[in-house]
Amino acid sequence: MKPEDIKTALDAQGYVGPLPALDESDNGRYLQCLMDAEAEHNLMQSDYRCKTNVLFPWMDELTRNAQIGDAVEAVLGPDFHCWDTLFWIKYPETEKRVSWHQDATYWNFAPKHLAVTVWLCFSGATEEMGCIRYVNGSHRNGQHRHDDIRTRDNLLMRGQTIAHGNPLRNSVPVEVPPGHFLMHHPHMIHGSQANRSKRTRIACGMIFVSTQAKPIAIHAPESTVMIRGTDRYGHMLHDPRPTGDFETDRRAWRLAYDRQHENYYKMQVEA
Ligand SMILES: O=C(O)CCC(=O)C(=O)O
Repeated sequence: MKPEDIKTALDAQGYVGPLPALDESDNGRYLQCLMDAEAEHNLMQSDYRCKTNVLFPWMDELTRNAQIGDAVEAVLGPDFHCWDTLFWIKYPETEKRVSWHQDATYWNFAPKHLAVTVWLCFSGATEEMGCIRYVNGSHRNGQHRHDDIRTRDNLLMRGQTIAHGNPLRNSVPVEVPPGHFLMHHPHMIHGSQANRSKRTRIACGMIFVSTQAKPIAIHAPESTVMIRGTDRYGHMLHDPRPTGDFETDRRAWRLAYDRQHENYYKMQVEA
């Protein structure tokens, strides 16, 4: 897809994709890294779910994937950094789901349209596996009110939920082949349902933000890792890239994680 078509599609429908990022061999290699990390660190139940582009060299490498970078650049321009990465794993025949939400809700920077979410799927995601569902066109209506509804089965850490309207009825499931990604607008309403299949659904999210965006809450400074271009503004601290020495990287990751979550859990949002 040409860069101008990516931007046009994102503006028109609020998401774009699935687009190819990884061939079969690279997809298998990253999937193995992820499953090894899951076995060792229990990613989905621990802090290791977030910001691991500061911790694992293979996650840092993924945030620099050329296909993903070109698509992000088509939307944000040449100068952008990675603010967060997140794992999204749903085991077979489990109830884990993602409530209806807009990603922008607790992002500690503005303006929100200077950021974009990439959702890269290693396993492939079908409707039966609980693929993402988007509410078409919902990105045009700005920020909605969210209630924090934490339940055992909601994969969102604050449980932020759009509890009004009927998003499910207005949503479309978007199936993704292995090694492909989706990209969506910060105000796109989306969520996903339980994995009813016998296969594990394995994906990771990456949030990219233009160097022009500024932090808004001041509980702690925000930090990012530079991905492309130059930071001419200096609005965010820069985290180091992982070195491959786990203990050294873990210290840098812990600082980055704590800073971000200090803001994430305290932010209030006006809708
Ligand atoms: O993995 C999912 O089902 C939802 C992911 C999501 O909400 C996101 O990437 O913003």
